[in-house]
Amino acid sequence: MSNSSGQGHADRSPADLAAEAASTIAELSGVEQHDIALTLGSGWGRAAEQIGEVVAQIPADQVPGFRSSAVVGHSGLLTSIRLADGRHALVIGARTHFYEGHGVRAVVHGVRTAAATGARIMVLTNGAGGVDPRFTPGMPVLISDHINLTAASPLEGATFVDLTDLYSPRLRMLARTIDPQLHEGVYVQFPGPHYETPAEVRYAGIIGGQIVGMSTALEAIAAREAGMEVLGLSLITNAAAGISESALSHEEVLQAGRDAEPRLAALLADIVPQLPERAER
Ligand code: 8IG
Repeated sequence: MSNSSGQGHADRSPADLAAEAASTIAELSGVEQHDIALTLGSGWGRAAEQIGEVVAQIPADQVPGFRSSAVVGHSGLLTSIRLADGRHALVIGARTHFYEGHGVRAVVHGVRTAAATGARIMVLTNGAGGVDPRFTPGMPVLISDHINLTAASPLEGATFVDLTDLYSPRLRMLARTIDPQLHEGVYVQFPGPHYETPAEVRYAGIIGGQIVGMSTALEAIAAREAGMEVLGLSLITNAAAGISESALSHEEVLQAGRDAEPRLAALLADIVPQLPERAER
């Protein structure tokens, strides 16, 4: 890796690169400012079209600092959507995972770009394993808090950001008024890309986790640093290792995601238009 971002942007600060990406998005979409941003993980991809009218779809590799996604099932598009009330949502379908090895700057570039486009609310979604046995494949779960086991941070230098209420209580409440069935859980981000051992899943549970995954926590921290309000949602695609009898397969994970897509799309289409105008922090 030639620099800490791993992307050949050694001469630019993360903020400058995000600002550059945001102006490219404004140029290519014709939308000057976005209000809400969403990162759609495994299973959540179909939601974009249902949130509103698609104004522009931009291949991620045309936007500074983005790379087309390495994972099958991730689209690699930035989609600008116009809501019925005239607000604009930016859907980031190009997530860089920590395990890809491009550094934390690359992992959180999408979030920083979203903030630079003007978005005050960041909706982070993912596919994840269920540690809590009540959380079964196909179930969406609200993230109430996280435990970051990556031993990394997107913050550089003496940047002491408060993470109390990182996953906005009022946005969680809003989601639960829309779907009163929604459970909440603490998300544990492991570095991956291997799934956990059963012992690691037991550990995640003992330290207070209910969901395990390989994304989101680092992005949520960067979103908070950028002054955004965060809503986190996991789709449980599999019981975490050792919680059920069977072994994990990526194919099973993708299939659970495909099966749940219509329900998740409907959930997001209901939530997004009701998100508040301004971030509350
Ligand atoms: I989808 O069981 C998905 N992502 N760490 N563990 C971790 N990440 C995941 C899992 C899982 N399922």
